[in-house]
Amino acid sequence: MLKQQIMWFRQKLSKCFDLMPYRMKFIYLVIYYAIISLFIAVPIIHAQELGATFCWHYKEIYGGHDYPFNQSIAKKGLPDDNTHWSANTEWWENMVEEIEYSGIDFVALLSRGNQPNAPDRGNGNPIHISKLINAMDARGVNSFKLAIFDDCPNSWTGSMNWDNSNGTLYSTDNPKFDCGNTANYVYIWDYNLKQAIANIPVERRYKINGRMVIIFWSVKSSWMTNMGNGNLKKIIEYIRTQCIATYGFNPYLILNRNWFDVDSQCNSTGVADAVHNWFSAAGGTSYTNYLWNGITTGVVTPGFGHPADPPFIDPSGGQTLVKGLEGTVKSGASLTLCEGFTDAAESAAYWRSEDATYYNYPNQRLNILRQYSKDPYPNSLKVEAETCDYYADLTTGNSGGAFRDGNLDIVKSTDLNGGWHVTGTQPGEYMEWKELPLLTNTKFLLRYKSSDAASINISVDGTALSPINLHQANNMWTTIEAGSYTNLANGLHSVRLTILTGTPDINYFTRNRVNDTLGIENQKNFEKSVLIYPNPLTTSKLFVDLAGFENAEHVQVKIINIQGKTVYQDCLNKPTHLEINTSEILKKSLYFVRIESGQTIMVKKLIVIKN
Ligand SMILES: [Ca+2]
Ligand SMILES: [Ca+2]
Repeated sequence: MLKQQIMWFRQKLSKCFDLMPYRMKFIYLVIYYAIISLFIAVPIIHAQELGATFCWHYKEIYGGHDYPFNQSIAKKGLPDDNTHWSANTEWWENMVEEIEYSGIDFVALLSRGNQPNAPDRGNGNPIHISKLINAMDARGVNSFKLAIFDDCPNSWTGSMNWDNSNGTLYSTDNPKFDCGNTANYVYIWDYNLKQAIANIPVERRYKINGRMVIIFWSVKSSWMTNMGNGNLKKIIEYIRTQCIATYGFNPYLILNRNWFDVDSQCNSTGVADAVHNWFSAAGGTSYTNYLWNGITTGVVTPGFGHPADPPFIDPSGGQTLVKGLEGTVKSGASLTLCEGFTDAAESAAYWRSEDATYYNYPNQRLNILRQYSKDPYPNSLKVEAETCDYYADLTTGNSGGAFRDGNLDIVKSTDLNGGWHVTGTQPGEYMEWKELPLLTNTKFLLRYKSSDAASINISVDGTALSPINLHQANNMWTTIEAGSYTNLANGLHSVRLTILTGTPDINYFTRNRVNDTLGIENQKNFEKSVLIYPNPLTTSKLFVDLAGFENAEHVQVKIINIQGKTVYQDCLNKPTHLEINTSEILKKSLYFVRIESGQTIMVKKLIVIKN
């Protein structure tokens, strides 16, 4: 396209060029080259995207225990067989919910390698990425994608020394990583990036212009030697070559600006796709916005360390994060990377925390991220009961023992898509959320089950909506409408869910957009859901109920066995209900029912116990 445009200009101009006087020729040449340089200099602009680094250090899986601030609320009551960090799946399940709730576009996985001669250090081994994928599949999440963050020097020098000492000595500076020695590149590619990519399915990869994104951290003479004379450039070229040869794609590589300080050859065309400039806790800089080759990349930290462990950047009750996102997302960055979704070790985490020293309420950081995402007021937002900012609970202690400390009673849920739910409720108890994004026309839907007749109401900023009766419905999980709220404009509000009568279990509510002009039929489209039954399947006929696909063409339904093989598929037009005769297709086993439509992918587990 670019070539054609240049050719067109060249032909048009050359026709009359010969006939011009000298001065006019000069002016035309200036204009000609100005136009050509515009085409060359302007990069492909993509929409502002927001992501965060994401690590799975075992201390983070345990909630950030040995650091006094910014600990996760979800650190309690995991089943006995699920308590060791490496076996834990519930932590990942909760992280998927938190990331989805924040509305960001991607997380950049801090992969630090899997060394053949040393045990798993629990600081970011790529073999655990599959737990994240499984949790995304189980929850049916497709709202965010996965990039890779190469955390050099941990992933280079640290990995090499851990491997060479057979797992007895971990050092990021002794001996240093020789960047000129190609034998060392196995730590960068074979044992780390190659394995991380392999663990991320193609459709879950975060891409810019169709290319998966890998972001690199810092290079310094205290961690690496022999960085100059094109050696860092050689490393990048090696990664590209290997990635193309192994996976058939050219990765989108974002380098730290300090790579250019030590190897000027990183400036060569085709080495870096974009450049970030990190932040400086020591310099008191909480964000940077760096323009390189026409592309602006932002980096933000919401705070850093604490006064007794300097350098310290004060989170200032969330205002440091707001300032950082204003200076990046709102100041022309086409991609902004936030440090660090799980970074409790440096007090920079975004996860829900009851830290009342530096923040105002548990969901605050997630809410701020959503306000700077591409969709601050999504059509549908799922709000889990157990994640509330405040609650009133009339019994001492958490009788369910799951999810978080305190008096709110929480158990692992048997409802579709897993998660947790609030149980043991009684009249007068409530759960409350601060600064929830409500639309001009909001409808609440409630997910509950109850063994007796019960009722609740939802209130907004202290004003109660009508009470809602919760029918007993054989103690089955049920979704019902739980009230509507209208206002002149979208805005942030306090929402409280109060138990009026009975003892219902509450899983979650969704707050959905109501568009009056579309009418009631189209309102269904805003919440997509898939129900498969009976499950476990005991007969030959499987029923699939679909909601929210009424206007979708080409909805693909697949049943996939545990080997990943598709055993059934169909493509449907605007489906609402499907009956599948499975007698010739399914046998006693576990399957996955996968529904795909445009950007939506929903996966349900199906257990078959018929003979
Ligand atoms: Ca209680
Ligand atoms: Ca829940």
